[in-house]
Amino acid sequence: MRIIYSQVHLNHRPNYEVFNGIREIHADTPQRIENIKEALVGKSGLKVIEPKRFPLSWIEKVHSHDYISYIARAGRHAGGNYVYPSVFPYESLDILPTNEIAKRGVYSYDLYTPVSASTYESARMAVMTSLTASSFVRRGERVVYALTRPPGHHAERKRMGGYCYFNNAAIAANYLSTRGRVAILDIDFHHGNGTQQIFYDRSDVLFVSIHASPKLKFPYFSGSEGEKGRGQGKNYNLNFPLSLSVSDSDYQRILIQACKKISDFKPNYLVVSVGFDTHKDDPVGGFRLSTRYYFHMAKTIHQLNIPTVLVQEGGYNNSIIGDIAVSFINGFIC
Ligand code: Q9C
Ligand code: ZN
Repeated sequence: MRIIYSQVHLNHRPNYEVFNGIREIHADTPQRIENIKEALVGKSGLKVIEPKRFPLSWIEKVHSHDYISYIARAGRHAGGNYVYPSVFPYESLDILPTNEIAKRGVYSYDLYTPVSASTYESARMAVMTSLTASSFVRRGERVVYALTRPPGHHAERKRMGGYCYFNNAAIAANYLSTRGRVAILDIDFHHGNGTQQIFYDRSDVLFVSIHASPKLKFPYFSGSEGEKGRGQGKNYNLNFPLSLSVSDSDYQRILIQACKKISDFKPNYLVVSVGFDTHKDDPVGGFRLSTRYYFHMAKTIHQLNIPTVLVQEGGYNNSIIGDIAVSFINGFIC
């Protein structure tokens, strides 16, 4: 299995997240992805490769131009080790004046998602990572793992939130949708509100999400069972909101239901938004899944027998995230 990874994400180091005036150390640390990569590198059957470059138009099909431009330009006010690459057009735009930066409320729905000097560059590379994985799957590989950071599934068309800027999984799914029907399975602890929003009106991309009920957990405003899609997209959006303290067997029951819906849709491709914040020892989540269970979770998904792009989302316990990833990936290679 190919694993797509770039070290550019190391430059994205959000300091704090803020809730109601209280600041906490930001949970999306560079160590998350470093630990996953370190745990997998050198294992037989796995090969770590760099992302390739794709046109920015793939991002613009999912996010609005002014939103992308805001992220590219706002971060330059912040400190940090920003590198100015020469080939992408957004860098040639002027730095935003202060009154434009102050329009953050237009482009963000929370205070968990700071834009700093290297955010745009890192978020863009995360998109290139999911697109590279998708291009290998499009050319016939069975499953490819995109080690994306920052994560993406909370990013809406025009708004960042929940540590997410560009929706890596949605951009991958939209890219694959030019070649066939695509199902997205979102197994992060949190509802993939951004992905849901982006595909809410479409019947060629099915979105299925298993997550903590929005009555209890972030993003709070999205992810209930009644959200089924709109217009052409009616019944192509499926949410499984769960209570907390979900066990391995509880989760497995729901996953089987979700997978049944996916196989009924007969997709040509599957994109999985993979979150490890469903683990019992995750500091942000609240489910009770064991490290061993991720192997069975992966096997269940693998048995769908659909060409699959795995896109990394959350997972915040750095001391076990590598073990979880190994358990999960083993379910695809055994
Ligand atoms: N300090 C993803 O998993 N709320 N985002 C955290 C605890 C924000 C999670 C509150 C959770 C966002 C991709
Ligand atoms: Zn999450």
